Amino acid sequence: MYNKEDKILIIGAGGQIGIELTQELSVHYGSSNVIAADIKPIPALELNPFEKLDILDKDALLNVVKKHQISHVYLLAALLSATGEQNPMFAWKLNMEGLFNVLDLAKEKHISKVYWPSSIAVFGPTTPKINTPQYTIMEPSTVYGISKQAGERWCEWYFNKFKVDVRSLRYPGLIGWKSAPGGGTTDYAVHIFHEAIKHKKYECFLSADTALPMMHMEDAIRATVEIMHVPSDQIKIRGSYNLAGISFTPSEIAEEIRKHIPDFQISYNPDFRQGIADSWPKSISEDAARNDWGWSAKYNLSSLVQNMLENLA
Ligand code: NAD
Ligand code: AKB
Repeated sequence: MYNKEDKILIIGAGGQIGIELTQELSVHYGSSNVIAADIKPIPALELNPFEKLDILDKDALLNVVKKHQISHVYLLAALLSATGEQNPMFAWKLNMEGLFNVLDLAKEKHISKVYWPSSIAVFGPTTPKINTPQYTIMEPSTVYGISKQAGERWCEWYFNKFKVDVRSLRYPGLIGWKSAPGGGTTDYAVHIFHEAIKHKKYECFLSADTALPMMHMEDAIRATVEIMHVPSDQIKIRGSYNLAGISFTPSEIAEEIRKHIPDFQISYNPDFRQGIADSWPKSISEDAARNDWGWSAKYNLSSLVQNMLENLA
């Protein structure tokens, strides 16, 4: 499954997903074959070769790919939903031009495989909110969601036109204990654990009953590694696959935390992120991922909360 001749480049390796994905791929390919690239240094990844790289610099990207004879690129550099709304034009530039730079490298045969994550942000206020299907109305209302929706169509186009082997997952909000989230609407579901352990209280920026799909980082990393290793003809969707994860509200996760920290208190002070959350699905159907490449998650809410508290404590 893991070809030791493959050389991996992770762009945005210093972020919430990048740190864990770099560590996981290093176990399988060896640290020296997994190159961590980011616009800023990554102290957490001292075993991997590091390249300081701005994904918007196409020539610098090509130099890194040639220097390390890269075969697979995981493109994680992006602005997320909350920071994207605060800097919309730059979010569009970074999220789209970064993707074009990588897809063009694959089109020109410098690399053979691309991973690029999409998000539940591709859905919008007119999408059915419960058990959202793979194919449905998609009218995203954030710049981030618009960039992910456009990105999905471009991935599909590069596959159809040029046979670019690009694979993608629509991640729900991701929750892990090894790295910090980078400016999304679902970030509360990581912050809440740190505050519960440190201060036994948390002020949530979403309302008590805002249900959103979330996923343990371990499941998300496994899904990423799995989709990158299934035979190409099993990948029927070259836009992006829905992943369901676990759906819960802030009050439900607080209740679960209280089973471990009985005097934990949560209060609610919704800000602009409430509007973003209200536009997203409450739960997702992942039938296509299950049927096409056998996806199945391991964590439920209770095991996620237990795992987060044990590791952070
Ligand atoms: P993050 O913000 O934590 O990390 C992004 C990384 O990219 C940072 O280390 C940043 O320094 C780097 N970066 C920014 N601009 C760069 C540039 N010009 N060149 C090179 N590197 C640059 O993001 P994340 O949460 O790890 O998300 C990674 C990807 O997964 C994004 O595409 C995001 O949309 C997607 N995603 C994340 C989640 C989630 O819950 N974390 C959910 C759905 C989709
Ligand atoms: C965000 O909240 O922006 C991300 C995502 C779900 O894409 N975590």
